[in-house]
Amino acid sequence: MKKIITFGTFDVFHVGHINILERAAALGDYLIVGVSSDKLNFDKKNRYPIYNEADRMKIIQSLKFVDQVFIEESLELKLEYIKKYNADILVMGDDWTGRFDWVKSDCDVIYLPRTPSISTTEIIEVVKSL
Ligand code: C2G
Repeated sequence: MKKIITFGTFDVFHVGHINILERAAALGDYLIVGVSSDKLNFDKKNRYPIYNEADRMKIIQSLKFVDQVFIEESLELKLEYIKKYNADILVMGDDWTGRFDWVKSDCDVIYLPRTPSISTTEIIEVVKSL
């Protein structure tokens, strides 16, 4: 069985998130998703996500092509998570191209093209401007 792992915040869930998870799932038989913790998001972006980690996990877990979900506490723990969940392929959007090549010793890494013209940041900006 080929296991795929991917990571993300998935805040203000949108079609770009669905597209990458659907394409990631299609690369194997079992999809595991690491949902970035609220704290990890704060450390990276200096703000908390709109949806908290429990709600973001619940949304991702409810998708039919997602098999398993856990909280990602740190970007540096990628390799530990890959080993823990026995993942064969790490999938990320191409905004992360090259950033996780350091796990290639243990796992294949595939960067998939992002869905154009949609992002959580843009949605927040649009809503703010209304
Ligand atoms: N994504 C996409 N198309 C978009 C928006 C996002 O394909 N229009 C993808 C991203 O490339 C990423 C995933 O959806 O692979 C989740 O995106 P984010 O929630 O923005 O995740 P990010 O904050 O980049 O966190 O350990 C990894 C990080 O925690 C990823």
